[in-house]
Amino acid sequence: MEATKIHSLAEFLHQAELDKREVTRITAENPELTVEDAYKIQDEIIKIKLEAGDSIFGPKMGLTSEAKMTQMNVTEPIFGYVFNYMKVQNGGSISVSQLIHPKVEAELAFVLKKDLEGENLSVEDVLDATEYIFPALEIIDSRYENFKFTLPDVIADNTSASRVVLGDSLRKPEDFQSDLVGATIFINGEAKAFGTSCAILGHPALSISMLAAMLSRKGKSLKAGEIILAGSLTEAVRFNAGDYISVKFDGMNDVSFHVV
Ligand code: OOG
Ligand code: MG
Repeated sequence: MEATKIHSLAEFLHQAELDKREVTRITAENPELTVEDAYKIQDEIIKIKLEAGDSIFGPKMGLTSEAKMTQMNVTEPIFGYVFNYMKVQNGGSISVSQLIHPKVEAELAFVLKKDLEGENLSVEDVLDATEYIFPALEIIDSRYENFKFTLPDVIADNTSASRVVLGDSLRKPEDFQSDLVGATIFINGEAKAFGTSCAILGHPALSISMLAAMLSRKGKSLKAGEIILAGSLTEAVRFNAGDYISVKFDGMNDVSFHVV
């Protein structure tokens, strides 16, 4: 795909986010769009945001659980980037007027203490390079009509990244079983979705390993100090103005926000 076309599709999706407006998925008019083209569009959106003065918080993995792949009818994990402007304080509020049709996901975040590079990192390699794991919520907000897309569409759209709420329970990987963390999403006190962290590729550390492998094919690697979202361990849940979202994670403090 030509560089000018990549740039114009990136502008189109970036503008949809700024306008809080849903748009037709880009593969409707560009059915030939490949996964490789889609990552180029994502790279271009990142460049546009950086040029506008935004900064990257960290990478995120997506579609790493069966629940998410089934819900979105997509079959491969993907990655994108969370920006600092997307951060919302734990217990704080999110205004639906700033978003299109947001959904919440329960996730675990990894903080690295060592660089990670390679195509075949084991669970042990990843845990050995991890300083802390903590609970987080991701708010995804696809820019596409009805939250419907193909794999290249969602990659190009920076994997629907929109907001993130970080929990405050920092756990050392050696102190707990990070593949056995149960999480339940409550909306106004009612349990709406639940799962266990082994739903993420059998072990959330394998999501980080897969990210390292995908980056390594692009000549990139993960660095000490990076914070990575490993992907949702349940399906994502839609919320509306007036809702109170609180997510319980086994052995960790709740992570919550109000919707206004
Ligand atoms: C794509 C993003 C999925 C996750 O954690 O699985 C994601 C989407 O479902 O819109 O962030
Ligand atoms: Mg996510």
